[in-house]
Formats: sequence, C-alpha cells, structure tokens
Amino acid sequence: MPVSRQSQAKATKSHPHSQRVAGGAALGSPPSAQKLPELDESMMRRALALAKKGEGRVEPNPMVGCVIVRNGCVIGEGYHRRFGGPHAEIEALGSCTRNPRGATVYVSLEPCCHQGKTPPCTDALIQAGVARVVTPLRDPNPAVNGKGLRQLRAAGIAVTTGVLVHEAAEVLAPFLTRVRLGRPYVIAKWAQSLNGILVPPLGQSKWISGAISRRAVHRLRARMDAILVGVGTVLADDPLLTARDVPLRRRALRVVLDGKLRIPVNANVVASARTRPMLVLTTPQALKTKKAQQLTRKGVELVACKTRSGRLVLGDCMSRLSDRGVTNLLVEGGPMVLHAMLKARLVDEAWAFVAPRLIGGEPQRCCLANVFANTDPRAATVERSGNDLLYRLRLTDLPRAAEARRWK
Ligand code: AOF
Ligand code: ZN
Repeated sequence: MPVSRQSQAKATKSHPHSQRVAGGAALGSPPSAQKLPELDESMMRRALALAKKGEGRVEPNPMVGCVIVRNGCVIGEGYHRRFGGPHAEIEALGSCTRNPRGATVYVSLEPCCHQGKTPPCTDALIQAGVARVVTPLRDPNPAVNGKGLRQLRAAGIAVTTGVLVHEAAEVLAPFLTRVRLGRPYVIAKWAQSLNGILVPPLGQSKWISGAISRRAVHRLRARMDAILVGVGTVLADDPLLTARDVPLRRRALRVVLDGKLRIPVNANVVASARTRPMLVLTTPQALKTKKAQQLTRKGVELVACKTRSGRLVLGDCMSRLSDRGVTNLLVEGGPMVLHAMLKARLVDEAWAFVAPRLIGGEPQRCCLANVFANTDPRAATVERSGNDLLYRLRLTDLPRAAEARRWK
C-alpha cells in the first residue's frame, strides 16, 4: 500500500545474466562473509517491489514476489502476474539462469502447500533443492497458515521469517484484510475545497478537483474490484462509475447503497447494467417490491443486507462484497456515505484531493480536517496532483504485522 513507504527499491526488469546482489556493506563478497540481515532485507525489498507489479491483476489472490540468490548472485526472480496464473516461486524458479540447488529463496509470503488453481509451491521448492527460504509473513489462508513452512523445514530447508514484516503487510494489506477480517480493503476518495466543501451549490460546476486529479481517480478505478456510491450520488450526478481513458487492469463491479431503492431505472449505471456489472445493496423489504423487479429486468443484481433501525448495516454490506471476492473497494461518496464509512472505522485509506479554492457553506463532516480530528491517522502523505494536493491517510493498523512479528 502506497501511504507510508514509498522507498521500495525498484525491481530490475529482468536478469539476462546473473547479477551480483547489492547486499549492503558486503557487496560482492562471498555469501558467508556478507551481513545476512542486510542481504535478506535488500532481497526482500526487491521481492516486494516485484510483487507490486501484480497489483490489480492478481486479486483476490495476494501480490507475491520472489527472488532467488545463489553464491551472492540473483539467479532468478518473478512474481504472481495474474489470478489463476503461476505463483511467484514458480515464475522465479522457471527464470533461473543457473541451477537453484543450494540457493536462497526470498518470497514475500509463505509458500503455499496446497493444490489450488496451481500445484503447491513447497513441492517445487523442495524438488529444486533450495537450501533456504526467507519470508516475512505466514499466509493466513487456512489451507496454508504455517503448514507451508513446516513442510519446508521437514524437508531440511532452513526457514527465516519476519524479514520486512511491516513492508510486506503493506503490500499484502488488501489480501490480509479480506482473509483475516472478512471485508474488502477500503479506499475512500473524495475531492474538496480548502474549506472542506465536497458538493458545490447547484448552478456551479460539479468539478472541484482538476483534470490531473480526475485522471488519477480513473487510474485508481482501473485496478479496483468494486466502486461504491450512495444513491444520493446517483441522483445528484448520475455517474457511470467506470474507468475511462486509462489502461484497465480489471473491470470493477459498480455498487450502489440504496436501502429504499430510490435509484432511477433510467440512471446511467442502470442503463449500462447489461454490459458492465452493477449491484444494488438494499434491505430485505425493498427486495420484494416492484421496483426491485424492474431493476432486475434491466440486468441489475440486488442483494439484501442486514438493517438496524431501518438503515443498512455497513459492516454487513462489506461482508457481502467480500463474499463475492471483492478485495479492493473504492468508496466515492457522497458525503453521507463517506462519513458513515469513516465513523464505522471501515476505511483503510482516505484519499482527499484538495483543490485551491473556497466554496461557500459549512464544511462536510467527512472533510479532511475532521478526518484528522476524529480518526488519528497512522500515516499520512501529501503530493501534488496538478493544482490540487492529494492527501493519503492510513486509518487502520496494518493487518497482522504485530502478530507476524511475534511468530517465528
Ligand atoms: C504462493 N505464491 O505467488 C501466491 C500464493 O488458486 P491458486 O493456486 O492461485 O492459490 C491461491 C492461494 O495461494 C491464495 O489464496 C494464497 O493463499 C496463496 N497465494 N502463494 O506461494 C504466490 N499468490
Ligand atoms: Zn504457491
């Protein structure tokens, strides 16, 4: 996740010839003389940078990268490229320029030991005769969950855990959030004026942020599993909720929160439902209405969620999305939905585009200043986005980082 650590070393594109590894002080010296923790960290950083290349293509699987080192040289590397494809370890083993027997394997998640869409990676590592496996985190998938490392150890392979746990938890946060908490990893995004206004008064341009920021949003949409808005936003803006004019990593499910089915049957998201998936989260009562039938006929899927005092329970809405394999969810508004999600502590990252202008009115409850005041961000970065500033805040703890550190 991009918020607090941006310093990951860039992974090299390929390795046509084996390269001496940059292992800190002992660069170029034989492995026995190298400082192992430094080498381990720099190789894990490389594995994590490789892992990130799968972002938007591998979900609901984790992003995983792998680097194989022998006699101080990188002899192979790879990453999980797409859902259903070979795992990182298999890519790395397949790319080896020398025999990996006796090598050290740096992999950014515990190797799997189960038959999924692909065979167990532990078998491949054992067969290849590698001597050591270094990994930051246990895979919380119940089919693995420590068993992968036990198998490696039982086969005589040395296993080191806990290397760059925090950095790995950041890269793996969406996967860990879904598997551990049973909900998607949530990014809440909005644009606001300097004084915290998200919705300009009627008659003014609906755009608050500039073209560069809007493009950044489309890039974000292009790697999401789902994009969610409240029905108020559909009524006010009639958005399409698609990623446009950017390379598409996946096509997001469009989701509208609408307890009373106020969504117009001729809304853009409904009219396009036959060609682009569209889901309405609503109440069990609303599901029995004529409007529900009309929407279904238009190709909209309706899912009933739990209610409390007549309102949708957001935590349950999130579980429904997670059940459908949604790993990354972008919440785009409006202000009421953003506030409710923030209040329910369901937002992992907040992205606030702040435009250099003032708009009349009272600041909204979800505005940046209130988020700072009410949520105690764990980390915050700011960057320029054209004439706007993009604030990115991490609002939740990284899943499992602490637990994984204790676990050896
Ligand atoms: C690894 N290396 O690169 C990944 C792992 O259906 P499959 O075969 O793709 O298996 C998916 C599961 O494997 C996933 O839920 C997670 O537990 C693990 N992912 N494991 O050793 C990898 N992507
Ligand atoms: Zn695997």
